Formats: sequence, structure tokens, C-alpha cells
Amino acid sequence: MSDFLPAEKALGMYKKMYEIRKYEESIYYLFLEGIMPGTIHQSTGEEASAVGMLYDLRKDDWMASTHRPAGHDLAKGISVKAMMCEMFGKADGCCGGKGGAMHTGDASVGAMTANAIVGGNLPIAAGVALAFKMQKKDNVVVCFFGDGASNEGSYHETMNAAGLWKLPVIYVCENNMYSANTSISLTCCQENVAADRAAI
Ligand SMILES: Cc1ncc(C[n+]2csc(CCOP(=O)(O)OP(=O)(O)O)c2C)c(N)n1
Ligand SMILES: [Mg+2]
Repeated sequence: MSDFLPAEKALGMYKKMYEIRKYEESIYYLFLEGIMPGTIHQSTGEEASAVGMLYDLRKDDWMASTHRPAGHDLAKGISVKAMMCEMFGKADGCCGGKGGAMHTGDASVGAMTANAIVGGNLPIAAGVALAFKMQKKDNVVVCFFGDGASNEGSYHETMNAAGLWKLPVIYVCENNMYSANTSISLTCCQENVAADRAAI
């Protein structure tokens, strides 16, 4: 790693990944002990894709997350306090306590409110990218999705439009080989989403 990154930056990225892991561990226990209301969808083990993709983004670049938004949101710049308050329905939460675990976000740091509809964030991210392009801004949108989302119609429609219009959007597949708890072998005709599905 140090061959490619200055030590200080590598450490900063590692600290952010550690923060995400510790935050999600805390949420896990608070939820299981019945202290935290609502529900949880965790992204344990996916900290690196969040931080790797978002660390160098500007505040006015945008990020679109999924039903597992905590790591993405922390990496884009929402504070642990604002995330935690959101989990407990507090006014200091990033969405005033009205969103909960699957609908976190904060426009002031470019974190689009997370979308729990699988594949639902893909066309919205393309729309934001189209706006950037029409306004001649040099911003970019990063949009995360899962291997399961690549089976949705919205995925195929959006990839076509984004490719056709050359939109400033980066789609990042976090392929954990499961659609929640169903193996990719039962859901997808292609195992290598990045290589086979991306080549539309
Ligand atoms: C349109 C839609 N269909 C079904 C669901 C229920 N659902 C929630 S998570 C999930 C699996 C998504 O798989 P993937 O995109 O690979 O994300 P992962 O859970 O692996 O992070 C499903 C089917 C949903 N939220 N939205
Ligand atoms: Mg998956």
C-alpha cells in the first residue's frame, strides 16, 4: 500500500475503515439488546470499498447508497454522532431522526438519502449526473449497488442510458456473492458481475 499512497493518507483511510467497523459493531449490539429501535442492515467487511471510493471525493460530489448505507455515509462525511442520533430518532440525527437505519443521508456533505429499494438508487444517481453534465459542473456521482441489484430492470436501463449519455457517474458493485442471504448461484446467470454485466 505504501508504494502507492503516502503513509499519512493510508493511515487516514485505515482510521475511517476502523470507525465504520466500530460504529457498525456498536449498532449491532444496541439493536440485539433491544436498546435501538427499528432494524439494521450491516456492511461488515465492505469498509474498504466505501473508503476507497469516497476518500478523495469532494463535498459537492455526490454519493448514492443502498440498504446498507452506514459505511458509505460515514466515508462521505456524515459524523458518527449524526448517524447514531438518527438510529435513535433524535432531532440531531442526519435526517432529523425521521429516516432511520436505511434512509440516512445529508445533502450538505453530498450523501444522497439512502435508498432501500434494491436498484432504486441507480437511475437517481444517473439523474444527478445528468444534472451535473447539463450544468457543466466538473462533479461526479458515486453510486453503490449489490450483485443482487444487477438483476433489476433498473440496472440494465440505467447502464444503457449512462453509457449512451456518457454521464459523470461511477457505479460500484459491492459483490458479496449473496442477495441478502441467497447465493449468487441462485440469482444471477453471470457470476462475475464486474466483467460480464458491466460490458453492456
Ligand atoms: C425492489 C426490491 N426488491 C426486493 C427487496 C428486498 N431485498 C432487500 S435486500 C435484498 C438483496 C439485495 O442484494 P444485493 O443487491 O446483492 O445487496 P446485499 O444485500 O448483498 O448487500 C432484497 C432482495 C427490496 N428491498 N427491493
Ligand atoms: Mg449482494
